Amino acid sequence: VTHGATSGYGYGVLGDYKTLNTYYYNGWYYLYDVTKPMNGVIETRDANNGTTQGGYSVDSNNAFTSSGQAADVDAHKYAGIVYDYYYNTHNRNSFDNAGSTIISTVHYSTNYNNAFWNGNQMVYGDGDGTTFIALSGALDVVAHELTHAVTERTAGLIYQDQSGALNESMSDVFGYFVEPNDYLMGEDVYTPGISGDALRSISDPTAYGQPDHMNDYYYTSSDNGGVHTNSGIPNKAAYNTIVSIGKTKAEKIYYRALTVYLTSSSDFSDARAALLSSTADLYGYGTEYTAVENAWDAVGVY
Ligand code: ASN
Ligand code: ZN
Ligand code: CA
Repeated sequence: VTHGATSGYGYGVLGDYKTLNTYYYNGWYYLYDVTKPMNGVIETRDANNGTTQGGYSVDSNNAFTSSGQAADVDAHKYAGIVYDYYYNTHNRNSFDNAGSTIISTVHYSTNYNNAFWNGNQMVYGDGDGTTFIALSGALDVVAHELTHAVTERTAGLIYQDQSGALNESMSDVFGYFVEPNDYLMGEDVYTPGISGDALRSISDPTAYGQPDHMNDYYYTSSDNGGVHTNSGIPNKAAYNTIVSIGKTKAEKIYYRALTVYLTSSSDFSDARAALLSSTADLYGYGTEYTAVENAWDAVGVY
């Protein structure tokens, strides 16, 4: 045949070797993964330092090994890992639970120190090399961004004030659930010249300037009411829950709250109630329920 699914390889942002689900078509190999049980595919594109979606990321011999391809490699591989997490752990098929195509664009703009879900796809900057290296190089960042898509299609948490901070927190918490090797966010791509630091911590939000209690809620008109700051409060409650009952139960409770109970205008108090309802559904009114109560008591949310 002249086209079809292939297996390629490449090096990620941190220089690590990894295999890739690719597709051969008309003399080129594409970062185009048709192996998932989706209606669509997982595809990765290259903005080539522009600000459009860009064309497909391709290679002539299925070895995505050049330095300029590292961001492409990780965006593609990690989108697949996050897809697999939601499918295998929560029986969710893609961000919309309808198996829709997951698109990532890398090399967005120049020296761009951010990544985002734009309502249709994920977009990643290369970083400026000092504050960040290419942001797709962090699995927790990829999970954070794709979780924004899940939230948009489920709870729909409005990106302002407490509902916005909950939206941010869900992305950080699922970043942990997908990559549970530490409680830090973005450590793999943040400040390459400084070891051990990160963008945020869910175990100790105050280490990175975030509150971990309602007494320190930060009132501001910037950042949509401090959504990336006040997320520290629900993040700490999630951490408290995880250490008390374990990841396996906590992630089930969080997914159920996000997809069944939370609504677009939910505030922190509503989140506590949503998580308690989910806990009762899944585990009854025993130790797990008490753990969630204690987790939110500790951050001053009732
Ligand atoms: N990286 C940021 C985030 O996903 C971009 C934003 O502020 N929306 O939260
Ligand atoms: Zn976010
Ligand atoms: Ca991490």
